[in-house]
Amino acid sequence: MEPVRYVSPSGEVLQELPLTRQELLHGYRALVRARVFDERAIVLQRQGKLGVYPPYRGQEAAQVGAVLALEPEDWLVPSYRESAAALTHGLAMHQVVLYWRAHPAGWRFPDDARVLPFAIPIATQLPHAVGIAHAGTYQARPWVAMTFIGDGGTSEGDFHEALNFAAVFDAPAVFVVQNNGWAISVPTERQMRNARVADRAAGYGIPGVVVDGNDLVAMWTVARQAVERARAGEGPTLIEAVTYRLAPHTTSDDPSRYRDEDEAKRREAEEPVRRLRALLEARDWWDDEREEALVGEIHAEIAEAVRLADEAPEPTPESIVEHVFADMGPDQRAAWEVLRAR
Ligand SMILES: Cc1ncc(C[n+]2csc(CCOP(=O)(O)OP(=O)(O)O)c2C)c(N)n1
Repeated sequence: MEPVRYVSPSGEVLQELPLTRQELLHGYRALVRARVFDERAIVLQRQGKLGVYPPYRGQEAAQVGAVLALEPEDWLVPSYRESAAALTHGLAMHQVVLYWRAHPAGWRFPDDARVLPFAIPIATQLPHAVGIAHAGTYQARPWVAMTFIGDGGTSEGDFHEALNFAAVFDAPAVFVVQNNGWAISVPTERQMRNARVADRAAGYGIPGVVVDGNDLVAMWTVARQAVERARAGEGPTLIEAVTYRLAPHTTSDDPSRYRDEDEAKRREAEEPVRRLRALLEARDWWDDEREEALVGEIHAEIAEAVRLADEAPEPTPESIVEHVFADMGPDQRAAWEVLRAR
């Protein structure tokens, strides 16, 4: 299976583009917003303004491209790597800041964006997404649930259960696997025998597509087809976005302990933001002036998001148990009372 690709790493168009100029510019702006946020988040973490943060440098197109195929009524069910996906699906930026600050106000995402909180336990988000997708069918509500997982996460039992259930019930779910080459220090070839994660789709009787995950056009196009298929009641699709994690696993990780960092430097040549910019510039649709203005706007948006996050009230000790159940049971209440008395 060759990855679907429309744009080469150096920005050449390889086949007729299925996106309009407006869509390409919209996609590029979303990519740059994702990139600048990620860079800034690492700085904030180093300043002690965020807790542990999982960066996604190199994976922006895999997330942004896929999510651009969603409608506002569709659900995004992300894992920890998907801050870019959440921002693109309309989650307020200060909410993302609060989440990575581990502030209780960041634990429950507001209802105006259909984004679940980032799942840290690997693969647990997949059954959640299938449940949401199936609930939509059950209630005759036409939403699609898109969920993300890493290559390593596909070795978990939840991956199997979610895909099998979704396949059997034609749940309107889209599974996006970001195959970024690594599961912390475990390379993909130590994770599975399959050449492609997408090959696993055959085991569930659903379509599997391999995409160049650093090509925004390819990601958006393939995701759009999967979303349309799901919305038409034809069932789920497994998309394997082949990408590369240029960043450390998290801000607590040192990748030089397990991988040749020259590899990461070499893989910079394939990264998605420069690739799309080259395409736009070749058509005179983008230039340094526009780039500077856009980056300035994004920095202002981030500063405002941090300001809003700073305004959230200081968490109380008991807030740590407040979000466990909607109605506190006796154990939860007892813990809450002990913490409240401190
Ligand atoms: C159930 C569970 N087991 C182990 C971990 C610890 N852990 C965090 S990230 C990770 C590797 C995940 O790799 P992958 O699925 O490829 O995603 P990536 O981090 O590359 O985006 C592991 C084992 C966890 N969070 N949850």
